[in-house]
Amino acid sequence: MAAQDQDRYTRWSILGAGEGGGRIASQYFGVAQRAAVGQRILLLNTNVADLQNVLEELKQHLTDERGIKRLEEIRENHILKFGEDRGTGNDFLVGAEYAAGDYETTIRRRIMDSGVGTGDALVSIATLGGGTGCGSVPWLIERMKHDPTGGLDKLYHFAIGVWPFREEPGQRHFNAACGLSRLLMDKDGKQNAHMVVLCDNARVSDQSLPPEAGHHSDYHTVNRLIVKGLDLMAAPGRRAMNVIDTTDYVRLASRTGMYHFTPALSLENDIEEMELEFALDDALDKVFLPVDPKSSLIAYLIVEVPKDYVGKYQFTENKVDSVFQQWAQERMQVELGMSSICIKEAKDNKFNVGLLLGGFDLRQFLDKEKVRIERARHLLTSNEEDEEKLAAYEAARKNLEAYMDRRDRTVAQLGGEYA
Ligand SMILES: Nc1nc2c(ncn2[C@@H]2O[C@H](COP(=O)(O)OP(=O)(O)OP(=O)(O)O)[C@@H](O)[C@H]2O)c(=O)[nH]1
Ligand SMILES: [Mg+2]
Repeated sequence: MAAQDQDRYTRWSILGAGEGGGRIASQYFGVAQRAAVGQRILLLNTNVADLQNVLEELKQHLTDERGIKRLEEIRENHILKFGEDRGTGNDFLVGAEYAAGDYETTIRRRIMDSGVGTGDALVSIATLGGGTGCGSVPWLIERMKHDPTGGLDKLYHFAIGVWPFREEPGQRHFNAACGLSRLLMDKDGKQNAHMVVLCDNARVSDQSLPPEAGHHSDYHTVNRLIVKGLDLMAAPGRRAMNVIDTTDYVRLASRTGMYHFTPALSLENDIEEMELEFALDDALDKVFLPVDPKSSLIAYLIVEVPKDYVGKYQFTENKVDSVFQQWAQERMQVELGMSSICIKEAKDNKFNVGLLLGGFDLRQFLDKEKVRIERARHLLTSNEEDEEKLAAYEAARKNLEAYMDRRDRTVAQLGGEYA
């Protein structure tokens, strides 16, 4: 396990591109700063107004002298407008083209100046239904993976992809399928991101969170949950018993050849009343993607407990691990798994459970999307622009097929229990 000793914790960095990706990432600028991330945050957008909105929101929190200075620093180093002013028109090819056009001149420098190039794992976030984030993030990951500047090629490149709501137009779902494929595979059909975490807007917004004063929008709830999932992923690299480090995430994934994941959370469980097994069952009902969680090949468990309870009751290292192993065997038949306990900041009597599930049946999910995606495809004509889009879709479809076939083969080797 790299990066683990008393004072050398895993450092995560956050890059958000486009409106949704930026809005999710901008939570890391917030008042409650995460030690795992610190100041390593960067927002990219083709739209100035979006970036301006983020700054306006922050302004409300950063009012004292230090805050004003911080705002200046954020403006200078942590946000960047790229591409042309006319926007992408919801076109991911344009999003990728703008990123390619500005990488050498401005984007790379901002990646370095913001510090996001200096961590251990860089998480790039995009909504997959749009053009800016969906197009630029896969392109940037592929480019950074091959860019030795400042050691960008040495980082783990993780991605968070957000799937559109069901009722959104077919074109957004079409974009999403192409974006997902590009996050998973580069232009040559090889592995792109080291790990792709998928979240479905509809599934996540179906879950409720304790209300927070002043915010009621759907997106806000979804974004908070996505960030909570990400926080839990990062937590076991920082402390605690049974460290799960970024290396573990990548290593177990590569053993199955599958590196798509989704979180499942069960939050605010009463310590005196809720048994860990039930919290795990509860999390399983709340998977962030409409897939069969029992088809997962990999599962990580992160249990977040207030400090005073760590090592007590059901929260000892051994107990958590044996409950998890047994539960995972009975409920999921996962092949690979790890568990970890970490400290919750709030000093109450509630515990949180985060599962990170990987290698589940993705075909089933994409099959349900197929009809509307194909419909959107048929709307494309044979003009030059659309031809490029059709070619991108064809490549995406082929690569996703190959990826899912690989899972079928892995499952067959394991005895076919997961099909
Ligand atoms: N979870 C979440 N989804 C969002 C948010 N904002 C937009 N979306 C979703 O993102 C998709 C649209 O993508 P945008 O983020 O607006 O697109 P973009 O990356 O700015 O790209 P453009 O098309 O160039 O504007 C839709 O599916 C929306 O439902 C957000 O704050 N949170
Ligand atoms: Mg936009």
